[in-house]
Amino acid sequence: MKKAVLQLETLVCPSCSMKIEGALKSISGIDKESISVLFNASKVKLSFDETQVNVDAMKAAINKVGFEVLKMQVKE
Ligand SMILES: [Cu+2]
Repeated sequence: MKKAVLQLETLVCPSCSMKIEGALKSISGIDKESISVLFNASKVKLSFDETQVNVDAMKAAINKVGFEVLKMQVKE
């Protein structure tokens, strides 16, 4: 498992974070329990299985619900 931190465009209301969390929960390979959307910082932290999913798939899922991903960091 690896950890990812995604920096998003500024989130303006809490329902944005719900949408993003929902989009990420639908992706297999992401540890659903680990998903944490930090509303004030407009960041998402999560753990994922790098053999099943990559950050580009996460970015695509977030874009699909209408949000930009500005930066993606992956840690071991
Ligand atoms: Cu919103």
